[in-house]
Amino acid sequence: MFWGNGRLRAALATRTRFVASVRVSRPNARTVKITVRKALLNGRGYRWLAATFFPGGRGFDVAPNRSVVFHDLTAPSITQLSFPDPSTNASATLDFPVGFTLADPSGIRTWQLQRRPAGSAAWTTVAQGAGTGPKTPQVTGEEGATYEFRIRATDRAGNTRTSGIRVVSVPFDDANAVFAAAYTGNVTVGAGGDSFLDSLHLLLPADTGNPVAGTFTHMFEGTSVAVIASTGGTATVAIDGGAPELLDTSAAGPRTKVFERTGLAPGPHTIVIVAQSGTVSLDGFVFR
Ligand SMILES: [Ca+2]
Ligand SMILES: [Ca+2]
Repeated sequence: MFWGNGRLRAALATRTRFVASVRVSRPNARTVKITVRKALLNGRGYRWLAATFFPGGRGFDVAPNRSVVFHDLTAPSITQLSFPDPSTNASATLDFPVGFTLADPSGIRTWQLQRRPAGSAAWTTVAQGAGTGPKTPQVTGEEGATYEFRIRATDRAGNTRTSGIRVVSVPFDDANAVFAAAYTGNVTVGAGGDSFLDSLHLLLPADTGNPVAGTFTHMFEGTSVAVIASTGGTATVAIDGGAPELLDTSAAGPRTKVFERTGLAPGPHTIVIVAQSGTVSLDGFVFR
């Protein structure tokens, strides 16, 4: 530090060369405040040493020390852990947890979990808080909705990071009104078994009581379809009148994605499921 034109100034230098002369103020009698523009520092890896010499001694302040807010020039890190897709992978209700971890040496001043319906523009904050570490907020979805999620986190120095996007679909329940005309033949309604919204539609093969095998027929819009079911028998699945594929649900647990077809041309499609053996316990459907 030195006096220049009647003002206290500080010389900013690397080990080998002078960089700039910077302003010094005196907030109080015990403190000098040296103001350095961020542009003069290397945000990824600067180191500095403030050296003070005075009659009878000397002092040093060595940086970086990113836990000190003043030295923190880097945005928080965000690790996205659990974004269950479909939501029924983690929950039997419309509430489901998402999981992520936040880290920053200076601390997290605020974070927001944001969501928007896929394809829309505006984000809505659905959970928020402060502090580093693991976060598992519960969110509530609507049947049949597909959401995009992201996280924004700001550290105590004001650096903000926005995470990438994760997609979560909430299935339509098998008992949703959109399927009012979908079930024909030998079909009964069940519940329990840790099923989504405590409802199952059971497709049964033809028997003496009903000469038509249990059948699910539904037209949907989109490019993909997934079937959620629990443990049971076998059925055939056909998309748009194509060759029926065998659907074996014997190894399924509760709320298991037992069938998925992606890459369909955008537009209307038809899925037909016909019981073959045992009881096929349909729990929900994802269209997107
Ligand atoms: Ca930081
Ligand atoms: Ca269900």
